[in-house]
Amino acid sequence: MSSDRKKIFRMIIPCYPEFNIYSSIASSTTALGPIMIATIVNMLPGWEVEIIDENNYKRCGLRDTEGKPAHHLLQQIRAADVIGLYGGLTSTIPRLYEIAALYKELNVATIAGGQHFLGDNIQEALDNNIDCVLIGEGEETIKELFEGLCVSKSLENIHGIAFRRGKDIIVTPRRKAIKDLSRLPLPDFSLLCYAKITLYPVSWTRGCGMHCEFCTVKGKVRYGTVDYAFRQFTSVYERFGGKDFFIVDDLFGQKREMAIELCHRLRDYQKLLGVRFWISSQIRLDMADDTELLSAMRAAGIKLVAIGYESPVPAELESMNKKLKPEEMVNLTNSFHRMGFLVHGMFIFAYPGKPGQEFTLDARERIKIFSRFIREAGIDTIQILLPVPLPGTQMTQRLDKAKRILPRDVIGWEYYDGNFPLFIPDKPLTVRDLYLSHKALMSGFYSFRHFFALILSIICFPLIIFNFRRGSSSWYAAWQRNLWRFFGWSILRKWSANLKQDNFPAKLSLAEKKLNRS
Ligand code: B12
Ligand code: SF4
Repeated sequence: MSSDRKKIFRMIIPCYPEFNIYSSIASSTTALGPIMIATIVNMLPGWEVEIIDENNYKRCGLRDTEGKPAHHLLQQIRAADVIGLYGGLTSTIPRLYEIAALYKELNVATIAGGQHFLGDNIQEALDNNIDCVLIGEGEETIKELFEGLCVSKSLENIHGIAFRRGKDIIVTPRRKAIKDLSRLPLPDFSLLCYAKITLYPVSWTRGCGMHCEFCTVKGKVRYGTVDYAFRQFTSVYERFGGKDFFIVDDLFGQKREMAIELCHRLRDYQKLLGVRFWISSQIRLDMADDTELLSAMRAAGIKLVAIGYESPVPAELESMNKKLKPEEMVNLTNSFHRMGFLVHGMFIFAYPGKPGQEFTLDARERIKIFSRFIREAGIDTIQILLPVPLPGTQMTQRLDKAKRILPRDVIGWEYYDGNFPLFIPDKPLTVRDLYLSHKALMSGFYSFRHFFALILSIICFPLIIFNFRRGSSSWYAAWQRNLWRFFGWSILRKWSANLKQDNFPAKLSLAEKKLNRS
């Protein structure tokens, strides 16, 4: 091999542990964080970059006996010098360590980053074949790290990393957050190999000004310019013809004037080119009163809003520190519907109450309250998760202190995706109640009867000619709602079938016994 060969950096996004309710969306999109890191490395002289997203691994990708990407073969085709691993989702950490072990055996340097790597998890990573952990935002750190490697700069001088030196673990001072996000390059999706993207992630703000107890997203909100955001959409359309986008920012419209300006520019661009984008974004429910913002969003092609309702129970909302009032939630949802948005509602079932804010109903009553609320608000699609004690949240600290978290050597990180009970709930609930209630709520909403509703809407289609303007949009909304709910049913069915093979209930009993003994 000639010495002037470019070095190869392979960024890997580890796959979800099993098929779960997010697998379909993950197989049509990708994770933006690792794309950003790869984009930066690709701009450095002497480096060639490729990204493997194991959740979106299609076109002629080589597979191992389990059907996962065959990394040893990829390594034979193109030998990576360094691999980067995305640890943004805790549930994928066991797979991340598996991949790291595989590459370590082949003598490849391994680095990892993402929101999982905080506190004790940093040492855990260094004990699991990761040579260097990048903590927090990675764009500036990776640049310094790779440039430093070329000139043999001491790692101690690079802020925001952790590594081992002999028996010691060195954690360098934390790096300051990037203030102006427009200094970052546009994400380069062309670096993805074997993937087929139909839903492109876009981002122009980071951080969140709210302080929900269960959430890992913290810190002052930072922005890019409107132009930076705008160019993310247009570059995707102009390079790949992509028209479907998900704005991954936690709350759209935090800087209202800028959000409106972006929407106007998107509207004008689409008009000029005669194209229609399909955009979804996350927003707070209490933005519902801002008609000017909402109209601008609709004109820009934002069709679906994902809203964190979390719970219809006041005591639970208080414990979460979620500043919402259940009595206003139905009306606020109606405002979004009136403006023509599809509403995706995100809920957390059975949140553990803070002392003084306990909520002591049994599982059946709780299911009733949630179902009634979802029905009254007319939410189009839902996601009901169990509380996840994620690394770095106040809720995790609280449960940990009370010794309520189920031992991780029995219920490992792979279960940290919101579909499994992970701690002892408030009385009278039991861990089994959590497990069953979550399934009951989801399958009550996503049921087979939506197939019949779909057929009915096809039969009723001719009726809309009597009032085409109004009729076509409400027909289309109902059609789409039923389609998604039927699609949701088929996803849940596949998920439940996979669960049966896993023997989770036995693990749950063992974990409970172990916790009681400790
Ligand atoms: C889009 C999104 C999704 C999408 C796609 C997820 C994906 N990334 O593949 C979907 C809808 C599928 C999804 C699902 C879920 N999500 Co989600 N999601 C997000 C969201 C809103 C944006 C992610 C993003 O693009 N961020 C922007 C990028 C730029 O930031 P970043 O990923 O952190 O990357 C930076 C650094 O971490 C670092 N870095 C990251 N990777 C690497 C790798 C290397 C080598 C290096 C050097 C650096 C580095 O550098 C990057 C650039 O600065 C985040 C919230 C957030 N603000 O991040 C939640 C978030 C990632 N999700 C979360 C969770 C919990 C979930 C769910 C369990 C359900 C839920 N509660 O919504 C499921 C998980 C499914 C599963 N199987 O486990 C948590 C994860 C916490 C954790 N420790 O696991 C987050 C942080 C939200 C939260 N409430 O706390 N999610
Ligand atoms: S849940 Fe949403 S609103 Fe609350 S802190 Fe997290 S990102 Fe912000």
